[in-house]
Amino acid sequence: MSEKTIFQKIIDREIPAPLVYEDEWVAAFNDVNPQAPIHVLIVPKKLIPRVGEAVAEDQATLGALLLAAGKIADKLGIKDRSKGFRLVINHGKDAGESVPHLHVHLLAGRSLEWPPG
Ligand code: DGP
Repeated sequence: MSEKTIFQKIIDREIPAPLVYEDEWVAAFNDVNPQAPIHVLIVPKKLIPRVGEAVAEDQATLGALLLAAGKIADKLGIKDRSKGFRLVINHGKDAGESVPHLHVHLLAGRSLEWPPG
């Protein structure tokens, strides 16, 4: 069996990290290297290495990631359009993916530039 990802170890409570949010599908915790005042990682409990490798049976998991983002934004007081947040998914080398366990970055708390770097 392949080694657990760092995120799987956090989800399985083998590595301590306070959870910002958890439900039956996902867990969310603060990024160790935040790129904004709010930088939360939303991670599926099922290991999907990266978004382009998701399959039809992952549809509910993928939906759960976005629904969780809205709930977390509400909880953190950034859901109002006068504030806001950005969701980012990195797939592969050119995008800067560094952990091979699908995750959604939720970034907020400052004005975010577009296009991204
Ligand atoms: P990505 O580049 O999209 O694969 O993002 C991976 C993110 O994961 C990166 O922003 C740093 C974060 N990260 C890596 N290791 C850990 C860890 O052990 N704990 C936490 N909280 N975040 C981590």
